[in-house]
Amino acid sequence: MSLTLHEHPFASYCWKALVALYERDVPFERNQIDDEADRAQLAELWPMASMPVIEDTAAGIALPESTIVVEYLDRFGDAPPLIPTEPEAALRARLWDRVMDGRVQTPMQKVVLDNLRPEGTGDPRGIEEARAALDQIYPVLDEQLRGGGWLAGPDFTLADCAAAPALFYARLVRRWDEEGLADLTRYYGTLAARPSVARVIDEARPFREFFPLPWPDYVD
Ligand SMILES: N[C@@H](CCC(=O)N[C@@H](CS)C(=O)NCC(=O)O)C(=O)O
Repeated sequence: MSLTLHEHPFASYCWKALVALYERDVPFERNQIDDEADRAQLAELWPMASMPVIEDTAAGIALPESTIVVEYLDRFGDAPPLIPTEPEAALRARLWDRVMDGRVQTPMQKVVLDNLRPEGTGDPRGIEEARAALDQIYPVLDEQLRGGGWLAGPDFTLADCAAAPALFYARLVRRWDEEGLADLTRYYGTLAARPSVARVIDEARPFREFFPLPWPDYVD
């Protein structure tokens, strides 16, 4: 086996790569990053030591950044590409991937990471701004999803790989108005039930104690 994913099952950006691996049914090994020693080893592959990193020993490369990992995985397996071959569709997939990372994951991470800071070093104003940023993007997503389909069009793409962890974790820190934003709610339900995504959610279940805020009853 030549592919190894350096990851942690609870880490949101790792979900993006895992969803892509399951979608494409690509065999791979996992190297779970648990502690500082693992991080130091990861830094030998990628100096920033962020996860995920995909290592392809046959090709002699290691790639960081979840979006790039997903793009690389399109070379493996027989499933339809996660970055569509049609240029306009590819642009849409990349656009909504960027929106998910920048406008959903980033504020969501701000709230989560702030709650891991030592007592007295929190940033309440930053948290408030992050929650406001989520409130601003949710209706935009609802509008984008009007009429059905996946996030970037009729096919499941990179954008949906990004949306799975972004929306799962964002919903924990700032629930959207599930009745008012019915298209977002419909999309999220379909996404969370997709086998690749449901599997990733299940694999992360044993690690929920790492979450620094109370786990809400409305999230299974
Ligand atoms: N832009 C990066 C973000 C990756 C990221 O933030 N990963 C988190 C885990 S979800 C991490 O490794 N954080 C620790 C760090 O960056 O040192 C990507 O898309 O891969």
